[in-house]
Amino acid sequence: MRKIKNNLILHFCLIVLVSSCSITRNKKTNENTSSVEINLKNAIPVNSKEAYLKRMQWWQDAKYGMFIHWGLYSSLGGEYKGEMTPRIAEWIQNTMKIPLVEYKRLMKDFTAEKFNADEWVSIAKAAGMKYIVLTSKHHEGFALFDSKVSDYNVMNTPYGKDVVKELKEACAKQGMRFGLYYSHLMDWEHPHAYTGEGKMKRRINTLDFNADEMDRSIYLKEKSFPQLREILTNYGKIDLIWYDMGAGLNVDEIEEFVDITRELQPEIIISSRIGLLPVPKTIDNNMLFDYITTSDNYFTGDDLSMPWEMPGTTNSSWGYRKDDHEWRGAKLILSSLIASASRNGNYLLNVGPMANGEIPSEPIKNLKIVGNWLHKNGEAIYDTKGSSFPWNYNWGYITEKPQNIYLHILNWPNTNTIELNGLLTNIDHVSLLEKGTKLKHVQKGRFLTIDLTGVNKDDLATVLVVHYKDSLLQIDPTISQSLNNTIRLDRVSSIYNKEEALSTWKFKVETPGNYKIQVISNEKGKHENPEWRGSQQIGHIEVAGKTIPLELKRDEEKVNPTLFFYKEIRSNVGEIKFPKKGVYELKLNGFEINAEKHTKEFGLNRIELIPVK
Ligand code: FHN
Repeated sequence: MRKIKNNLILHFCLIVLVSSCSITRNKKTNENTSSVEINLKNAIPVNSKEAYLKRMQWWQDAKYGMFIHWGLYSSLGGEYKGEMTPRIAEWIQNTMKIPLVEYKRLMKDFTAEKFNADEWVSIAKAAGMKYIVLTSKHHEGFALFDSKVSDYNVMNTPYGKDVVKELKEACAKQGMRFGLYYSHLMDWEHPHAYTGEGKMKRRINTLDFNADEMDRSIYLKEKSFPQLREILTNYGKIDLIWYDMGAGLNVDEIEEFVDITRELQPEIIISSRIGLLPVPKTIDNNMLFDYITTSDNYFTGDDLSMPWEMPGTTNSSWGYRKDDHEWRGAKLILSSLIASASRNGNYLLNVGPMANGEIPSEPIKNLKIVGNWLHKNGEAIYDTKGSSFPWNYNWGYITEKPQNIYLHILNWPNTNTIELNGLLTNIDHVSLLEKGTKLKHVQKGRFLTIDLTGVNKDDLATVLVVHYKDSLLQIDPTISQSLNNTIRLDRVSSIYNKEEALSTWKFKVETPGNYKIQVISNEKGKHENPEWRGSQQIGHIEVAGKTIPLELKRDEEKVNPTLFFYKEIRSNVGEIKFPKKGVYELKLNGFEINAEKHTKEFGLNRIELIPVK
């Protein structure tokens, strides 16, 4: 795991529960705890910490990958018997209750006559992506590879060739890292596959199989483990294994998956959705996964305690869906990539090819636009580390390399100036990344102000490089007013006490006066049906000797700049007077601010204190 160089900054310690991925913070106790305790002692040794850091390096430098969901569902495109499925397209068998015998007939439609592995890899390359992850078997149970374990595979379709082999070879030719998704627990074709344990034991496919007669060990022994051996043996080096929806596996079962994986591919990287596990307290040789997969299309904006990746869609489904033309535009894709990189995360962006092997043209177009941007500005994304600044800025996000701070301007400021608040290190110069043009700037106290006059704005993102010569980047960790006097209290810079549902910020006020208080939060929940938890919260703010009861309203909403499906909601909550200069404290009481997607808590983004004119 990378270390933030600046030791002036509080290094947040996060409690992260992965898979269904509930992420909460507890800086008060500064301990990693979890409601699911497992004995990590019995886990499979993964060499040493050094080996871990080494095998993670390419992935952490890569930042951006292509996810590909392709299977029998692709031929339906979300439609069954003239009706569109209300849910994600690759779940159609389950959602529309298609009997297995009938579903299996879709094999005859898997023609893939336009599939060209080299072309797919070229599309990913042109998009600036550095790795590809293909669904070798999704929940439907159909394998895209030549499996001796089950006939339910691509060799028995009109296409009749091993897709995993072809894509792996094309990746090797073009220098693209290659990973495989494998649905290890969920399988709607096998009579003994089920999720959960005890009371939670649940067969997903109750249509074709008797709900009471199931023994997962049979499924694991007959299909999942042997197929895993096939994909990890028959195609040379596999760089990454993307397990999914492993919640319900017990530790012994998870360990067996890890055991097989590491035995056959010692340098492979394993995703956290292998099972519901706590994040390891230290990076060492007892880990059962290598990085955290956040919820689909959602990340909290926090810097997690381990490397992480957000999987995202280009429209609303993973598998091809013919009626969904609401494609995520280039600016949104790039904003998500930049915001993830800025907090040490990767972005794995999906495309869903049709059964004929063609990837829809619209996402390719958008990916290409981002690829062109990366071609010019990739220095500020690849091989970088996240921001050392413990807050965010209204103009955009930060990434870093030694001696360079990259400022990604996503919102062009009306004032034509960019301000970097909190920087103490003396800087050498500021330039435009693309052209190298030096820019006028003033550094005074904790403020670096950069003049953008005459700079040609890039509508996607303009990148500035702040160059410094010192070996250490020094930052003043006290939150303070920006030059326009606004005070930004970000979720990432709060001290949060979960038990008391209390978030606290300390900040410096230089300009006394009256300030409006606004709470900015994100919608959460299922992307088909996002919810806003603001109106369900009852609490109050304490600041400058005043208690302000909070009843949040949806006063303003806008497209969230980094989360496609989830709006950003602004609520006016009142005014406060800061009578004199000094350090103040703001307490947000009664709000559980876990911003994870599937929890009932509030998705706090930030509080803004805006001077009343
Ligand atoms: O159920 C799957 C879904 O179909 C898709 O594969 C995503 C990708 O992250 N994973 C599961 C849901 O989280």
